[in-house]
Amino acid sequence: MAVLEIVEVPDPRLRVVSTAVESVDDAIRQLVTDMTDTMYAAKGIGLAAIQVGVASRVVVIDLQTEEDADGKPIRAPHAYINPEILSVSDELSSYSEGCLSIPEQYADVERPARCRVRWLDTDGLAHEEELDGLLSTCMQHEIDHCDGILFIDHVSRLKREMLLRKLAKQRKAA
Ligand code: GNR
Ligand code: NI
Repeated sequence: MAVLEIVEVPDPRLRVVSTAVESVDDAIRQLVTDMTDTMYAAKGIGLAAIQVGVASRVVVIDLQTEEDADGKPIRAPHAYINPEILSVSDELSSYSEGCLSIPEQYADVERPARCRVRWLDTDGLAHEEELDGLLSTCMQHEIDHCDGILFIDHVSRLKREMLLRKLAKQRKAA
């Protein structure tokens, strides 16, 4: 189990555009495993490779909405390699987003409600699916990371500056 360090704002690596994975090999599968361990340790529902300092287009997501009889979330990690948005719905939806790279800050972000996405799995096989709900939101948030975009880029400058000021204050207090 390898829990990696998560890169936080204002680290310039979060602004890097990640490179497509050329071949899905054991090194990529190890990265997926480490990213999944890191996501669970940080209690996130998604993670992009650049958040652990690796500029490759690799995403892991587990919404963890299912619970077992004891109320413990049932883990169902999913890996998305070279995820690509093929089309989006005209309909928008708003969700209070957070980001492990901007700890404990939340803001409503409006995005297309649905998106059609293509990706490779850890065997290098291609998949294509129409996503909706939180999975659609999370996937768009993670693909943004692969392009050096953060959720705070989708809110007003005033809201963004408030969020970053609050984060700075909380870091100082800690
Ligand atoms: O844990 C996370 N929660 C979340 C909530 C709403 C929209 C997107 C997310 S992703 C985030 C983890 C993260 O920072 N992924 O990049
Ligand atoms: Ni994020």
